[in-house]
Amino acid sequence: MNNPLIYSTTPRNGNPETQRWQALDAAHHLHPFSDAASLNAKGSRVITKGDGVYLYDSEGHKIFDAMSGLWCVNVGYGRKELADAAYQQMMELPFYNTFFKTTHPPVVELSELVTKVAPQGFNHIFYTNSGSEGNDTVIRMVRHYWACLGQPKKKVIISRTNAYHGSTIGGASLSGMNYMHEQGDLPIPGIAHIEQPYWYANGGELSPEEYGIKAARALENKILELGVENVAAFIGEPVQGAGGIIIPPTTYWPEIQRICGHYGILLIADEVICGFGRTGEWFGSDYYGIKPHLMTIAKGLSSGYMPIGGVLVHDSIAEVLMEAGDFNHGFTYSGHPVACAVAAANIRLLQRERIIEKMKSDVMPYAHQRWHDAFDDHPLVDDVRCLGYFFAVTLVEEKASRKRFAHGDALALQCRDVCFKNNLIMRATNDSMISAPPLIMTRKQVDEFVDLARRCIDEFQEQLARR
Ligand code: PXG
Repeated sequence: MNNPLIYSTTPRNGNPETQRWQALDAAHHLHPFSDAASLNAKGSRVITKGDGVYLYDSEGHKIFDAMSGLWCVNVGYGRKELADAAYQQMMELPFYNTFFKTTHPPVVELSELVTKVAPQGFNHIFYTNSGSEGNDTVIRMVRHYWACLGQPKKKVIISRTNAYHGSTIGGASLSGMNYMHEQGDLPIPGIAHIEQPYWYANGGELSPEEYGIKAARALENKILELGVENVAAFIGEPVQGAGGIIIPPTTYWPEIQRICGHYGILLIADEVICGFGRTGEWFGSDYYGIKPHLMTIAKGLSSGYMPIGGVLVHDSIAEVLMEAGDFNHGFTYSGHPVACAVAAANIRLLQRERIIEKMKSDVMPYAHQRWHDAFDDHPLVDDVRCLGYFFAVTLVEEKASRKRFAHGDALALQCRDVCFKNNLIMRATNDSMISAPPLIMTRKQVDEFVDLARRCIDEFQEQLARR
């Protein structure tokens, strides 16, 4: 391969350490969401270093990380101020809990910082270690809230197909992925799902705007079917991430908001991916003008440098909970001092360098233009979409008729392998190729990302043509 965009042509497995790590990994490490047998037969790629938008593997390949780790490294790799914050906090107070009438400076400082950047009316936060725990907390909090108001029957939370809300029993139940529910008898009782607002797949002859209303009305129908006296809340990601970067039609969120208001059920925004700049605003709710009651956060809160998540609680809910005595819920590491110190340093960095504002006004419009220029006319893809730093295309058999491949998910995984081989990290979800690069890309790096993505999809198209 003599493409100047491909960083290295060194054959894999040239470094004896790689082989040792791969063998030990295969011997002892069970990977998330992975088929151990096929992974171990091939060996995992060993990532050893990160710098800006790039990763390096144990073979010395330089990789463009167009997934920001796992939708989280918003400020890019290698920011010294975040490492310093961790070091200093570890020396000062590496751990103390926030149970039993105690607190500590990092958790207090972070709480002020987060509630200041959050939408108006969000003045309280409950800490977790992850987005999954955040959504488990949401389930308990919502049910507790209604019980406090004398309506303990209001328990059902309505979510959507293809949603991703985590992998704990609660998170996986809220998630709308059948392949997760199939394992271990999920969802738990009290979770219902409606259609996701995916115009390209489900819109048929309707315009996106008409379809957006129709998809939102599925919520109303579900509330009526279940009985409003049983329904506690609706939860949704402002833009569905892991489900394939599903950008709802513009009419969708206003109608969801209206329905939640009309029936008096709580609206929960899962901001785990959308939060902290991914949409070009601090929160996806800001982008869409959604007024939620609870917001789940994680990932970009610390740019992934430390595990931390939480639930932001609107005043209207916090008032009820704070009057109601003990909320019997919490984790050893709720508000962990080191994680809080790093998250606080991350938010200060986003503020000081105006990373979100600069991205939105400068590089983002350029990146959107380049993405469309690269793919709008490409015969292998359709539904070319971007919003903030979400980028996606869907592999299609025939563009004109919106005809998708019968086994598009398998093809997308093969396409992902082509990207991986060419040192570009993109994700495959169903038949879409998706990407969520760090917010700190320069224009030059946008060129590099888009050119590389285009070349990889071209290469995959050539592979398909040869079959
Ligand atoms: N909500 C949303 C919207 C998420 O994207 C979670 C909750 C759960 O967060 P934790 O921190 O518990 O993982 C997520 C996580 C993928 C992928 O393949 C996406 C996530 C996690 C793992 C893989 O795109 N999102």
